[in-house]
Amino acid sequence: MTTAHYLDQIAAAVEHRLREITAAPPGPYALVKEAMEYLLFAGGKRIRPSLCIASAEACGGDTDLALTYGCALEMIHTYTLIHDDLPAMDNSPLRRGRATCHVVYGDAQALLAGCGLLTWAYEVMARPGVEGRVDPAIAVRIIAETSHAIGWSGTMGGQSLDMIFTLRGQASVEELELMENAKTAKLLIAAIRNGALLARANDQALARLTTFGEKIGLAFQVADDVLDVTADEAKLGKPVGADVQQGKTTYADRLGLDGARAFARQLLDEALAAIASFDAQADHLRGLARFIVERAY
Ligand code: GRG
Repeated sequence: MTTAHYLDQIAAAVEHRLREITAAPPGPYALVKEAMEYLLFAGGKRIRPSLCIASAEACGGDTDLALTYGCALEMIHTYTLIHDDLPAMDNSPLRRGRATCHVVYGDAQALLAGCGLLTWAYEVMARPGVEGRVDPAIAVRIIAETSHAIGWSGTMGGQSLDMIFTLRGQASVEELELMENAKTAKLLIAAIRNGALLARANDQALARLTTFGEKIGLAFQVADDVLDVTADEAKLGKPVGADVQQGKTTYADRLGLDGARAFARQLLDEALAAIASFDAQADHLRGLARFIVERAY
């Protein structure tokens, strides 16, 4: 199966599982629930669930459980996108090819929709532990690690640095790496680790997958920076050149397009080397790593 086909299959499974998760009738909360589902069901590549599932697969684990935990990560990711687009952050009008959440529902409901998705994601991660479908100790570890990954020294902290560097108007390559690691890579690493934890991977496998995630997480952001310059709006689903327009420092302007692509390629090689000892069950994970980098070529 090609990686494109694998991604399509997972996207369909994520859509289906998310429909099940969000099936409860909204009662009096119809507006905010609609705002939460508006961006959640607007497509997206579903990279985080794919990494979670492929990582579980690489470690011989239950991919259906990984799908549920991948959906929780997609809810968290969608939350970050809604908040990232708000006027107080990037003030973006377009996301996943649609008008952004705050443009349609207003700033207040969009803010609440983001918080709603975040808190719901925690329920989704806890429930299998409560119901005995996952060892409660594993569910708690996943929740603790995910919280750490998206907290003040993770996604949220990275966004704070992004705001600071944008206001300042420049950032060094070292600052850029610190910020991108926190803002983007840590959630991707969490996706990979969560899949491995569900599969009860041993410490050595977890360490190798973590290195793989660090490399591929950074490569993801480097590729994103290149695409911000080279892709068209239809492909990107958001305005092209937004980073440059807002005066953000990116890998594309720090290293040049060819330099950024070469850096992404180097990170891909390092990522693949980290999991070289895994057998063919890790091939989907390898394919996803290549997809993440090669989409910027
Ligand atoms: C408290 C977790 C938390 C977040 C609030 C707003 C914010 C702080 C952080 C923003 C983080 C952010 C938007 C990082 C950018 C990551 C990124 C490259 C997003 C694009 O991901 P894709 O390409 O998008 O996977 P799709 O739409 O395909 O899912």
